Amino acid sequence: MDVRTGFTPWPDEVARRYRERGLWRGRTLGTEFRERAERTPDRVALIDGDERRTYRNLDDTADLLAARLLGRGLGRGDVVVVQLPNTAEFVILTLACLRIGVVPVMALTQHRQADIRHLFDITDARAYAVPTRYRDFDHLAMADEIAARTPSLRHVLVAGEATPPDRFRLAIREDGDPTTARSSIRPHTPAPDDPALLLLSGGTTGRPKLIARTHDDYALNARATADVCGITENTVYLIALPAAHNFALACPGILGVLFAGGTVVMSDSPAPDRAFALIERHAVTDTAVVPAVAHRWAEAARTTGYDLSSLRALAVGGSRLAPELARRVEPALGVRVQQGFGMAEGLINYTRLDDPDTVRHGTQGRPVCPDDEIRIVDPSDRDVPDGHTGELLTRGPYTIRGYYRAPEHNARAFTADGWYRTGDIVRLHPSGNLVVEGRVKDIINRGGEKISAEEIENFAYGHPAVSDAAAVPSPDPVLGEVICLYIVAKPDTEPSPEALREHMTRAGMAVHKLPDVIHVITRMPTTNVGKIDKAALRTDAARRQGHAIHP
Ligand code: OOB
Repeated sequence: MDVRTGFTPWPDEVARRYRERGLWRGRTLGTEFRERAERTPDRVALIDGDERRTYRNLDDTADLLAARLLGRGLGRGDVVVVQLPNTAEFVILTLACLRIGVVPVMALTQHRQADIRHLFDITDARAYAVPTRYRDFDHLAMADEIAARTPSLRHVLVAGEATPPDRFRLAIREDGDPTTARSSIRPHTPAPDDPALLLLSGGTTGRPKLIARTHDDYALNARATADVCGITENTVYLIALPAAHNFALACPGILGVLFAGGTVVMSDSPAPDRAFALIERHAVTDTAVVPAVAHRWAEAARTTGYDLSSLRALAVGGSRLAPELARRVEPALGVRVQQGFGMAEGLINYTRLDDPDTVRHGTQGRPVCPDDEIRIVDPSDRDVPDGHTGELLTRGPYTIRGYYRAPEHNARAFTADGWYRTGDIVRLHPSGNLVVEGRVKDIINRGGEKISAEEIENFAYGHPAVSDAAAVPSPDPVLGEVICLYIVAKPDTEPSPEALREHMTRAGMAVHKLPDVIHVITRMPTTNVGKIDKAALRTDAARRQGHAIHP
């Protein structure tokens, strides 16, 4: 099935306007990178461990891999589920796919059978890229199990030294003649308005939805965020968050930095010891983290002896950054904090580096592109007066018009005239920046990873002893929120939290979606209309954690 089936394009006249205004440049992401590589072939593009590669080398390696993928029969419109840690292979494979119109689905290494199989079900992906093992988990074994029951999956692509010789190995050094590879792949260049990649949504009900981003729109996303973050050829950018996340991939992340000619440094963990060592060793100038990591770094910087003086700017986003923490992080790390409030669906807001402290510490910024449209509305979709809170709706040149192959969900998540309902409750600050005040969507934001409450509940209902289940966020000093699951057991059963967790693991639940806290209670609180009263459960979860309760 072609990847365009189930993709919602922008209306023709809107697309025409974005092209006329030069926002969509009609170049694929592969071409954007090629042009940059031709301009600065000898600069260092990518560092992973002791591996350093120049723009020329990265460009050649991506072409050689692209030719090898074509040789296996993969090409324009085919989908590959990519589940790789932050390594050079991730970058090389992504660039290779973008060159020949193979569409990567950006999965996280924490995903397990349930999510991965769901991704294959939606996309009919023909390939799956995995490490052999990662963090004590045998990814190759999981890939083989999935391959055995997924008829569309024909190619397991494996990264890492330990790849068995009979497997398709994603090699750091691809052999062959780059000129020959280049001419063999040229006829396979995709169209700039084709879907280039599929991101996973954080903010929806039920199973993760997929977000198709086109070459045109994602190139703008990367370029506009790189501009606002002051990324140049002299930037050395640390990828400390999962590379598959939009924030680390293109806000500005890997693509924004590569298109600007800077250097990308891969870190396989945001832990202070790892990240600080890389910052010192490579004189990193910029990076992006979630508030939980900013907090850990600020604490660790007091006692570790690393030289962090090269660090210039720290983008912080993904969940709410307390103003007090923003103020504390700056002197602790010797950086300027730039708050980022973005979403895989599109819209990215950033504070600007030269904004006054009140704005940089106390708001989540403003759109990065002048053609981003925003509205703040009440529950009847009427605009609220300036300064009042309401739900944020958005439309624009890099915001999707529909989730991928999800028509029923789209009818709720988008208005008839194409506005995306973000589910975020915001207010317009007098400075013209947005302040995120809460959300209407039923998700848990666990240290920046968004998890649908409904999805957790459905896993719980899979256990034979569960009669009622409700998942709510519970406040956590480090992660912001953790997952708290309330259970009512069926008569004469006594499921223990351990048994429930074990059941969910066996059912293939992603590692980061397993409940942090499980309470078995005798009766669910209900509202007047008989629905489970989640507000009461949230209050209870906070109380049990010993936190003050904010209504
Ligand atoms: C980023 O993207 P996603 O897709 O994982 O999550 C989007 C949602 C937003 O709708 C909002 O609910 C929340 O995450 N969020 C924030 C926030 N940034 C994101 N909530 C409060 N304050 C913030 N600064 O999380 C993402 C993508 C690109 C850049 C930055 C973050």
